[in-house]
Amino acid sequence: MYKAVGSRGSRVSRVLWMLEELGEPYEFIEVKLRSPEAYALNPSGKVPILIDGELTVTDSAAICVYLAEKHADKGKGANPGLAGRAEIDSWMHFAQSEFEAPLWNKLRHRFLLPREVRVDVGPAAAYDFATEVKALDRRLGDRLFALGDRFSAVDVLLGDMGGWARAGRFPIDSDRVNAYFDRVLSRPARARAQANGGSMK
Ligand SMILES: N[C@@H](CCC(=O)N[C@@H](CS)C(=O)NCC(=O)O)C(=O)O
Repeated sequence: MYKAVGSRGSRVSRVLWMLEELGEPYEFIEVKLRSPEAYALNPSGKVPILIDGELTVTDSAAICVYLAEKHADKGKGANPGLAGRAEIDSWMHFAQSEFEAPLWNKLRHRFLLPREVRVDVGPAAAYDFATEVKALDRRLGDRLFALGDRFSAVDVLLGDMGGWARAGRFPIDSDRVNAYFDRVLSRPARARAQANGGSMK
């Protein structure tokens, strides 16, 4: 059985959501960020971490793609061929290094960094996030989901980020992006993941 390691309110929510989408059984193991248990599994001391037998995978995007590819019959991975690989990689890099960055930056300066290095990044984060919402709007175009008509691992990542943004009251000034987040956030698999420990509360 898969072991999903993380703390409540962390990006482990993505891993639980992905596992629920795939219908794979798992155990949620709670560890604190940067605890000895987390460092034992991830040199960064960060979560989430997935344990699949002898294999340990870190970083939420990599974990979700690994799971989607391992269970390719469930249709949550890349479109076929090298072009499909480039497409999913492009979306995942956009999601983590662009869309998520302002959300994460604000959160770190609010709660995570040592108090003496925290600054008010609120206005810059809001500005950057608004720019990324426009980018996501254009990237989505008329698609239902990131990779087209079917839900995939990319939508787990982006959906989870949309949930963060809404919880953090970041304005999302795009009907298309809001409709997309409504579509992905209302999936029953997400509700099950939240009930099992993937919730922010
Ligand atoms: N790129 C990693 C980021 C992991 C990460 O930053 N996790 C947070 C919790 S959601 C953490 O462990 N933070 C500890 C810290 O920054 O000190 C991923 O997507 O999994």
